[in-house]
Amino acid sequence: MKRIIIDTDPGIDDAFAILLALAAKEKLEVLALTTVNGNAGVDQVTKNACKICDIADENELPIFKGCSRPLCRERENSAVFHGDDGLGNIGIPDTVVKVGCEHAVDYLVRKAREEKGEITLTAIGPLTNIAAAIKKDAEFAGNVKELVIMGGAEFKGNMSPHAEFNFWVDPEAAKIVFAAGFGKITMIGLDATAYIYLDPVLRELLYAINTPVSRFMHKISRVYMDGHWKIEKKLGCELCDVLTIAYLLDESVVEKVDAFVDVETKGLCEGASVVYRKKYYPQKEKNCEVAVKADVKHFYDIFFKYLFPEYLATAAQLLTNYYDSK
Ligand SMILES: [Ca+2]
Repeated sequence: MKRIIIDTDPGIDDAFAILLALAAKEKLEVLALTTVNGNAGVDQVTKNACKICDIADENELPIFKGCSRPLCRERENSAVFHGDDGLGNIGIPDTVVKVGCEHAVDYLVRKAREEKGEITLTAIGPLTNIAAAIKKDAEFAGNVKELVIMGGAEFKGNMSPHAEFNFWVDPEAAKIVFAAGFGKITMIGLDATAYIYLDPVLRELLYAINTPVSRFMHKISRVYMDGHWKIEKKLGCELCDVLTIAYLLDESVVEKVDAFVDVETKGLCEGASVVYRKKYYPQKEKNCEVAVKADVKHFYDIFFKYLFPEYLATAAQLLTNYYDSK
């Protein structure tokens, strides 16, 4: 059983990720959600976190609001993919789910200290809260068992040719995190998440499954798909953040390499992760494992196994037909 905290900026793919984590009770114990400015402002993403917990019927899960802006810059939010409200503009009313009084950074520092060596931290938004926790407590990185990050890209960004959104929003924070001395960091960046596409056929299956969670996923992903269509003329949408949770459930869903990772904070390439593979740069000290590939069929086996187990075989068959016909 892994004890995890999800640091998040929900976010449509964040919502999918959180719902998967909450459904995988036999393997993951979600201790709390901590929120951070990213796909929308922190007040909005915190409301969204509450709505997601409400949909999952998890009204007791602690939620803590975190940083409202990057460490030392202002950044716009990503309305084109996630909608103005960060959750697909489908007009879900606010819920009665309560937010904790403690600041997310204080919670992270306290919990990591209280449960030294026990907690897996999953960061699926900009790394502002994590960097702030490192600055607040010199022992923070040492207290965390493992950090799994959705962010970065070895080869191709999505906010510039080189920079991925989460690192681009707060490059200084990302740089601090990689230099902090965590015992184990896994960077799950765009190189791997590009494989994890929600194709229209599986999105329709979510509609057909017809549970509150599956219909919610179907509904919120509309705006996200429209964003992909507008920019790339591709049908479907990427489920970047969800791969981090699938990885926690079964590490073999990705292929990884050992690397030293640093983050550029200035100039043309600001927000870019610079990945020195150990294989090519043996003199660099490893600070990270970087996911370079993901197995999409394996991913959906994990996704359906925990969320909608009775549709596992149907999903696998649809996916096989879909890929064979392409
Ligand atoms: Ca996110």
